[in-house]
Amino acid sequence: AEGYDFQAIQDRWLPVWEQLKPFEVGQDAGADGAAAKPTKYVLDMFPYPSGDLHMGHAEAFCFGDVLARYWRGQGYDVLHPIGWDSFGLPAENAAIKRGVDPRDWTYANIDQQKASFRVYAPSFDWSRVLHTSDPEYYKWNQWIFLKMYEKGLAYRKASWVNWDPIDQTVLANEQVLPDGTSERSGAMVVKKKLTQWYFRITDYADRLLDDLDQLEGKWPTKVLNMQRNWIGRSRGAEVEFEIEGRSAKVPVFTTRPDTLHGATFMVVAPDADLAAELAAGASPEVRMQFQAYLEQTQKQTEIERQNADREKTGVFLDHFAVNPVNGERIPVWASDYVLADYGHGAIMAVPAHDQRDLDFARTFELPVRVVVDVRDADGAQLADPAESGIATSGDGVVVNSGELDGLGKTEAIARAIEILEARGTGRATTTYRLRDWLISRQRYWGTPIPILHAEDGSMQPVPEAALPVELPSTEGLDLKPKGTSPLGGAERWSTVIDPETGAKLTRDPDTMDTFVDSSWYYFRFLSANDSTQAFDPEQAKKWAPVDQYVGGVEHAILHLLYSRFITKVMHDLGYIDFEEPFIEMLNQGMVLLDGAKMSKSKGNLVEFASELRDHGADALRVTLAFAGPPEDDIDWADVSVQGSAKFLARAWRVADDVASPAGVDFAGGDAGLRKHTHHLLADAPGLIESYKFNVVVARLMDQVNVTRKAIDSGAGAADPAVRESAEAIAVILSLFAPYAAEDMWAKLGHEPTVALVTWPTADPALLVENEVTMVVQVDGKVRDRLTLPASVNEAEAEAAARASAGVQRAIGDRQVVNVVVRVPKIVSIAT
Ligand code: ANZ
Repeated sequence: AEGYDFQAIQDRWLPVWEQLKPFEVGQDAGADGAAAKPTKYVLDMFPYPSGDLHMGHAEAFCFGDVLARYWRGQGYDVLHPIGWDSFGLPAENAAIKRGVDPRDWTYANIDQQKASFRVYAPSFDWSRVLHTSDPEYYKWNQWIFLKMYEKGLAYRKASWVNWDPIDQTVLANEQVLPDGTSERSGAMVVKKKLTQWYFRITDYADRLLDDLDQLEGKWPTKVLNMQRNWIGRSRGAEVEFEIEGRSAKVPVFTTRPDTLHGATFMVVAPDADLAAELAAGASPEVRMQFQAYLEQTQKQTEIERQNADREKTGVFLDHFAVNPVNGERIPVWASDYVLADYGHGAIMAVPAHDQRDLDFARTFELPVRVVVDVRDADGAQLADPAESGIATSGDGVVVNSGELDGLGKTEAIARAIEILEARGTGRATTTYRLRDWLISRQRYWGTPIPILHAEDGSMQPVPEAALPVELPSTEGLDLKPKGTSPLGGAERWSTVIDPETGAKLTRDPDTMDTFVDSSWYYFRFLSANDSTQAFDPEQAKKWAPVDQYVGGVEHAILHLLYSRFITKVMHDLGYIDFEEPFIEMLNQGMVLLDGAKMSKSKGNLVEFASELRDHGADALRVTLAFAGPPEDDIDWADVSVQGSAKFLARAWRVADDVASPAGVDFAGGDAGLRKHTHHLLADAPGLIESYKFNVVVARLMDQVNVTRKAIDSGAGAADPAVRESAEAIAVILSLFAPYAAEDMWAKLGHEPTVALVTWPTADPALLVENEVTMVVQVDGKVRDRLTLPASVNEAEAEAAARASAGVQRAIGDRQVVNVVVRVPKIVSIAT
């Protein structure tokens, strides 16, 4: 026979598969007779078409495909679709740079990625391909927007927003990195006050937080915690302070209403409306100081403002507030450590028990009053914060606080809230870090927002029947970032005459954040070709939610939080009966080179296309799967694609050598090899389901070696056990190396495709160990180890022990006085 040739094998099977289309699942809703199989929905995060696929894609799609193929082998109908997240700024920026239409750039890249996928051969259902930049797709973004608008979940408001000065567009909070830069352009994000569209995700904060508990053990703990922190639920109280000379009271949020008597001043965020209002009523000097301070504040990122080590700065606003529990007059300051959009943008400062407030009080010589007696582990009172500079934030007994005196923290908080509620000056409340999702963007390459503006400033939704609102062509449009949407310049597109009133309307010029597109694409796959609805609820019943999601941890917050939100909205709209979109999640590690992230700019890019050309799809996939646990990073410098290719050749030769006919009864085969095969069959499912793909590959390597030995000795290639092993190898190997496995399957005399073969189950009889090792001791010393049938009884065990030459030698001519037999482990002889 000829040798293993990956290229010939790829060329042989790709056309066969493309004809068979084995991974297309029907559009029926499960009503196809009695034998409906159980279903699994296995999904990889869909790619963004910026150039060809890279090694990161190769890895993620390898893992997703292992799982999709595995579930088919377990007898499931598996939905494993593919699409493209094809709107967005990179396309637009590249198009501007090259002077081409973003469409041309985007769809050319999609074609290139499709061509690579074709060879790489993940088991996709190619009949359901979607591109989010197709009007057939984004029509349904607009539909979702309208549904949300109807429910009050999409709204417009003026507020301070994150502005990317390079891309000249607003960003969602989730798109600003911890260092204050844009996750897209890398620019330092600044604040601008603009009127923008939002999705009211904060209405879902509690559900988004509480439902994370259902995902415990199924999603990586790290991701769950990142989501929890991002939502940031904080329970406490809202306390209303009167401000002298102002009719409306000012609410503050505090987690420590037990410390109300220790509030010695109030601090307002400089960029909160209240600060400007109070400054406006102050002296010209204060007004100037405040203006300068506000400008300085606006240059700081939120992260910088929250840095505890920074020197405290601020401006006295020339106003006093009244503490509602003791009537005390306290000064009102503006300082940047208070954030405008958290809680109420103003705080009651309790310097004795809050470090930030203490630092501020010491800088501006404001009073510090201890109201909680906090002690150390030995019962000694902690030093006075005013002297030590260290706020005592721990638990203790309340003092200097009238009727709260003597209570512990928890009781004091509860009592303080009761008092506030009774007086109508406060109440228990919960605050979240989560902000509403800012979804409008001032750029071209996205979904137009389906809203019409009338000349009087009123708005009306585009009627559902008029969807999609298609993007105008780029002809005559200036796409260059300029701070307002290029769509505003498409006059013919913008202007709409109301057919009923004849009034002139203008289209909303903004486009949607592309995270809207990806927040529901897993529903669209259910009905990708249905032009009458976003998705068919019956299909959702059959397939959804996604059983297994695979993708990078960089989406831990953004995409996953938005998807969870939109799923809950779909649930509340009555389209689905579940509330979490992704049941299990695998976050693959990164593919590195020499310990560093690969990138074009670093010049250390391993090109997926050239690896694929040089080694073939199978060797790449096996290498990625074998490199280590899938959650860990892979260093491409440490792996051996050649080693994988050698293993594939060895496996393939086993099938090539098999000399018994297909269908032969395995029962007569070599028992040792059969056991080995059945242990593999028994263990592989648990290993795959716990993502131990590397262990399964190692077990396959071992199985190939053992089978080779059997071929080269004993009954040889004609032993039915060799065929049994070769078939098991082909079936399991098809998860990792679909081409080689298909070729093996054909060599073994079977029809394509191995990908749809249900796994043989392990025979329990071949899993039990039917031989045991029994130890024989003479006067406490081990004198022999005997191999006996597991079913051995006491008498047989004793007889075997006495018959052992080693044992007889040890006994010599002494008299045996006692024999203790514990089958099947030990026989103990005393002389
Ligand atoms: C008085 C107090 C006394 C506070 C004390 C803490 C300790 P978390 O847990 O993060 O929710 N705060 C409220 N709004 C703020 C804003 N817009 N900017 C900055 N800080 C703000 O924090 C809640 C606490 O952070 C609140 O409780 C408030 O300070 C402060 F011994 O009120 B506290």
